[in-house]
Amino acid sequence: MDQLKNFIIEGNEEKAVEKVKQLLEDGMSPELILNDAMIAALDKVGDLFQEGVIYLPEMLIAARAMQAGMEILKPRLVEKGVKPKGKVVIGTVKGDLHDIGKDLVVMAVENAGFEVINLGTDISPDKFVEAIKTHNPFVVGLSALLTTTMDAMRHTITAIEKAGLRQQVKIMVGGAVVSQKFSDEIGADYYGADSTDARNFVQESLGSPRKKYTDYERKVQVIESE
Ligand code: B12
Repeated sequence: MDQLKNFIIEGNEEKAVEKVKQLLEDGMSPELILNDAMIAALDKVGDLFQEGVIYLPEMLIAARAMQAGMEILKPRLVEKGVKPKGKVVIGTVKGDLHDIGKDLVVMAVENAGFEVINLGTDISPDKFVEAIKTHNPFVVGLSALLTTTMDAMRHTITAIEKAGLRQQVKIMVGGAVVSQKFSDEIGADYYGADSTDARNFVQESLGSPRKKYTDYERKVQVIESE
């Protein structure tokens, strides 16, 4: 596991893929490989980037090694043959290109038997609105990894409100920079720290109506009535 972690940190795609295969053959659980070696490696990469030890190209090749390893793990993490129970739209917000965590959320929600429309990265508020109109999901997931793109979450929720679609979808937000406090501030219905949280929220939301208003929406109503 330590070797796999190092191969990802070094961005050695070939060796990382080989190692994932070997660990699976040795009977290691795919969840453990993902969490304890692969995600742990990216956390380390993030720290090294922040400390100025590595730069963007190194971060990029580490991400590629992670994604190549994930392709091997995917079939082992995905349960097949579940009938879709309802639709969920998920995307990374405008200006943000991070998709590894978002794709794990997609996988977890799909595994729980939901159809997920994965919009990809750098998704503008208008595109989210369009996707809600086209696909009629009951949950929308927004992902952001950068402090600079957190505001795009706020704009996306505002755009959904302005389009008159807010009451028909529950909005969950997540990503390393997002917190419960921020989620409350922008009027999201739910903040999830990881893909398990996301899956649980989607499962609990099925068939349960949206709380009429979030605290944020109540505050806006009070301000508007004053
Ligand atoms: C890989 C990576 C990249 C790759 C992304 C490749 C890709 N395809 O995703 C590349 C090299 C492209 C990149 C670019 C940049 N990055 Co970067 N990147 C990372 C890194 C190392 C790992 C991110 C990751 O994948 N983590 C693993 C996944 C599994 O975790 P996760 O994304 O957090 O997702 C989990 C949860 O957050 C949650 N979740 C995620 N989304 C959602 C959504 C919902 C609805 C829910 C409920 C839950 C949820 O569930 C996931 C699974 O458990 C992080 C460091 C870090 N520790 O996060 C920096 C980091 C995010 N990057 C950073 C920066 C600064 C940048 C750049 C601006 C650098 C630059 N100077 O250009 C650019 C921005 C490009 C852009 N416009 O987006 C900073 C952000 C700092 C900040 N606070 O804003 C970080 C924190 C590094 C650092 N410590 O400085 N990056």
